[in-house]
Amino acid sequence: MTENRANNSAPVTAPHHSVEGFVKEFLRELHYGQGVTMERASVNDQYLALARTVREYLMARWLETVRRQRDAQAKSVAYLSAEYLLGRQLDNALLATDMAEIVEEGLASLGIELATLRDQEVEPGLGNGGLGRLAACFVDSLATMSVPCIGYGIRYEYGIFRQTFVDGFQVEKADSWLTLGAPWEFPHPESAVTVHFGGSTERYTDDDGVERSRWVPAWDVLGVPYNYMVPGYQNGRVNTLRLWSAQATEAFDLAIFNSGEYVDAVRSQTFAENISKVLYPEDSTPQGKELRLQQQYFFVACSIRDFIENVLPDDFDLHRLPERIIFQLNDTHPVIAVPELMRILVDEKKWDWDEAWAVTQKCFAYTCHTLLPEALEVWPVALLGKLLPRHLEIIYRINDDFLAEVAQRYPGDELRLRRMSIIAEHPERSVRMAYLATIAGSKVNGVAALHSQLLRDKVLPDFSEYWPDKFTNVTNGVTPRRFVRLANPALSELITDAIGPGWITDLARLREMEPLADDQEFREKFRAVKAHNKQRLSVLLQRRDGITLPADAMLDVMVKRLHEYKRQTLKVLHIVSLYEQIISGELDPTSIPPRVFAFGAKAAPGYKMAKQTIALINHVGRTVNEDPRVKGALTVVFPPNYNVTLAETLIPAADLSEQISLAGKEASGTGNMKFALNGALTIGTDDGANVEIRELVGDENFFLFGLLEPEVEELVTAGYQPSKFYEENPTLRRAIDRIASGTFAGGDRTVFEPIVSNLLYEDRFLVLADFQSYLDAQARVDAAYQDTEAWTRSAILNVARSGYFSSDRAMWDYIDRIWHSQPLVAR
Ligand code: NTF
Repeated sequence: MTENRANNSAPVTAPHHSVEGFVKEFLRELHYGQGVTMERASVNDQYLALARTVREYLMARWLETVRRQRDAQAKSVAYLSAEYLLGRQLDNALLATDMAEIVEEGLASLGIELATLRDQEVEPGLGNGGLGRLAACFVDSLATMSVPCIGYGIRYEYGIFRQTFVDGFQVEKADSWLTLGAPWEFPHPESAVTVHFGGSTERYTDDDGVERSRWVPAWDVLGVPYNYMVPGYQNGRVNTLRLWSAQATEAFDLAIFNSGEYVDAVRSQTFAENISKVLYPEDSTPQGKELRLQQQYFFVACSIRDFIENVLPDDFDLHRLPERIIFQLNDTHPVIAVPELMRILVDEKKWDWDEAWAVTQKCFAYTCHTLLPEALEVWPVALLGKLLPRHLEIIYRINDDFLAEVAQRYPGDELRLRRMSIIAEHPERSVRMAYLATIAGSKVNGVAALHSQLLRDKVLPDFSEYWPDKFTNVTNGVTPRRFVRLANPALSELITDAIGPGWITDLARLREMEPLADDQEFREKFRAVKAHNKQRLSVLLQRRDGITLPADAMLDVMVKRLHEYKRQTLKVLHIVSLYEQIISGELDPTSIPPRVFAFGAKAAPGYKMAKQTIALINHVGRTVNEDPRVKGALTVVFPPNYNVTLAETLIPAADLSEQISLAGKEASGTGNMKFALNGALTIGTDDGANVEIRELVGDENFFLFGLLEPEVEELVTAGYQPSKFYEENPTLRRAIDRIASGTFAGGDRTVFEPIVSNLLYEDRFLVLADFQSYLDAQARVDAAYQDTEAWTRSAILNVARSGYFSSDRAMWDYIDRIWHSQPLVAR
């Protein structure tokens, strides 16, 4: 039967790579796919037909990739991530297939503008920020490098909320990204996987007379896989991203239905589907909600099952699993996969515990993405035991075995055992997921050099002492395809003209541009690119938000999630201080280069201080923008709903990149890399990957300020008193007083009072301590910007020296240091 099928299957080929070939396919999709004629087709019809046409050009490569991966029996990377912040798909697919020109011409011949259809796409916002975008960059790189990889995640029906402003305050709207059709996904309901929850465990004696535990779950849901193409850059390879959607299982519904509980039967369906309904909008601050744990277990249970049953051959000996897979845990969100694999091996396959543990330990590696203690996930034992009772037992056993080992190495060291236990006793008995991941993982990595160091020394010191070789660093990276080649076509053309197109897949080659920093003509062209990108941004903001950007101003950009540790408040204090100095006559507005301060930031809906800060930025912006005394000198813009799509136009236009987190708090940052690669200079602290950016681009091309991480430690230990900085620094005092006075809230002093008192009496992230240093650095920025040639030179050097921050390099580092997998195509 199988043989017959194989014999009969005709090779799948791509449509003809020509304008005529494309137009024919496009019209076919419009007619037979959408069921409309050209005359009646809406823009959405046209977009959907276009997307389906473009994906046809990828299909043969996709099928071939899957076939080769099976035949080669190569080791695959399974990237387990609760978030993928993909951004729009159309342009990326056009680039991968090298179809952009053909499509543009073909559509034009039908009287359609490609740009219009591009704008029709709603980006899948299945992530919060850096962590989700990193996952998207990584799968792009692996496909481009021809490394076998499956990305596993959740197909949230609603991604990150759409942000709107009402009177300057953030109001969240549901992100219904699927409503106009989802042309990039391939659902496979026939391959659905059942996932169990709840119930209890029982002891029993198996056929061989061995006493065993098993799980008697109480309810279940179906995981339906949706496949997405992850095309490599013009290399004939298309990897798979498999996102799981939750559905009610028939059996479950029917049982309740039969018992006459009609309402409950429907309720259970809704309940099941809730699991993949919505992305939790917390970035770096997990909430510990039961539904979140359901999501986590749901997607990893589906993924492991899928890999074992559908990716591996039928007769595969699971003892050899580590030869075929490495599950990379993207932070702690997927860590419940560890007890799940143990459960499969021990309970289902009836292996010995030690045998199962030996294999499991080789199959996982863990990436930590934070340093904030509140961001390290813990699950109350009560909750975990209720939802996954067998997994809790397994975690206990892992912990017991581990602590016994530790006790052997450190006899009598009770305190150490308590510190290293997976189970925390206070304030509530709970499971420390980062510890579980560290114990189970073959490797643990941080995401920038400084972060990995602090992870070893501060977050997991006992573990790094215990297993010094387990810990490693892989500095993050970003994909040059999306964030340079697509986002910045003008710069890309300039680079390619100078050094050829090889940089797109070998970003270190940007170095070859270095001498051109001294070439006057090149600098002029580089400035023309920047000016062009600013113009492009200006058009977009006008159309998108009715925002008018002044021409010829320095564009100073701070875009990232709103979080106190990132210190958007410091940026606001800078603006308020300049405003204050100008209106008091102290500062001549014509003595500084005109600046546009651009913000983009979403706040978690429940994060009060962050939402206040958004309102403050908007209110300061309104006051400043309306005041004739500063007109032309200072402009504040804050387009709502910052997302990948906006980033792609905003970042290439920037002159100055704000990376001003308190030292020791930002694990890496990846926006910082995107800005440097697009020729913005950074003003930043010695934090995260800023450290490496500065080392590479050179001190003289980076504006460093602020306390260093050890100085932060020292100040905090000595007893930090923010009010002292307020009292001793008149510039700071006036800026804070200005906010306290109600100037930005129509005279109402209460509106921003929480921010003011937080700064004066708490200031967890040392905004006031770094204020003067920041202002001094900003003065250096102003001075440097006046020397146009020198500034351009620095900007070019930033581009030329940032090739290291390609996610391709990051992937090679993972391969070398963690995965040891060989790509199907040689390096
Ligand atoms: C984020 N972590 C960090 O805050 C960023 O510094 C880093 O660039 C990205 O991860 C990617 O590594 C998180 O969002 C989380 F959830 F881990 F806190």
